[in-house]
Amino acid sequence: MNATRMPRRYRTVWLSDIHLGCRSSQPEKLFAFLNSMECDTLYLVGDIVDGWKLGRGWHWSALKTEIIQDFLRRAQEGTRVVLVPGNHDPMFRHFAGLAFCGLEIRNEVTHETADGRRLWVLHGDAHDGLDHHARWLSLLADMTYQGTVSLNRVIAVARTRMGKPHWSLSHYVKTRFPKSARFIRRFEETISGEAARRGYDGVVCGHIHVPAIKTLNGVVYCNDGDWVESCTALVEQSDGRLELVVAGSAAMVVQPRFVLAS
Ligand SMILES: [Mn+2]
Repeated sequence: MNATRMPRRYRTVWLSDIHLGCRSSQPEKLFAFLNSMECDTLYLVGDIVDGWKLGRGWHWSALKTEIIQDFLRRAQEGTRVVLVPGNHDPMFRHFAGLAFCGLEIRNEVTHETADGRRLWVLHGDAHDGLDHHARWLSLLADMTYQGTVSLNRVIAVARTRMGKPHWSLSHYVKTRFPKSARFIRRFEETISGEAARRGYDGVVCGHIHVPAIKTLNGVVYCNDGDWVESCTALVEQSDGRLELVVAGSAAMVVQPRFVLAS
């Protein structure tokens, strides 16, 4: 990366589902993205640290520490950093309403865009239609997901060696299996419907690891994706335009995609 390149400046950046502590999180791509940008407000929309992995399967590295330090440094240097806990880091929910090291902790928060739209910002697990009391069920789903992601890596390496183009097993499973496609559709419908009912102009969430910007139920539905597979962030430009950026290439170039006219 060209060290002299000026960082991009965004009004707002939303990141979620980083799953630090999990082997399958992608800190290199996130670190490169963080180094490439500055923003006035940074929302960390849940599942930043994966508390479910605290026992077996915990995986940490110096780079993951640096990512946490990046968030804290931004907060110290004047960026508004808001942590919205998710279902994998619910321990932070006990501290909602408080601030730590300059990080505000909120279970949900309203964001107003530069062009005056009110967005409901939350992780989204409360609206996924799953019974969260059945923790074993969520754990089973999590294990299945992790298994798919790991298998996905193996397939990707094999295909690259064979000179075949990239193909994602987890994307295939998510979009082609009727049950998971239905789950995604229902989640998007439910949460955007709830945002409309509450009088918001839109909603920003994470949780399902499927990045999107679209109009649903008369509001804008934004999902900032994740840093396990899609490696995407949602950004707001200075005029209020919302875009998804994808950190992907070896050169770590962040490209605007799925641009939505406001
Ligand atoms: Mn989640």
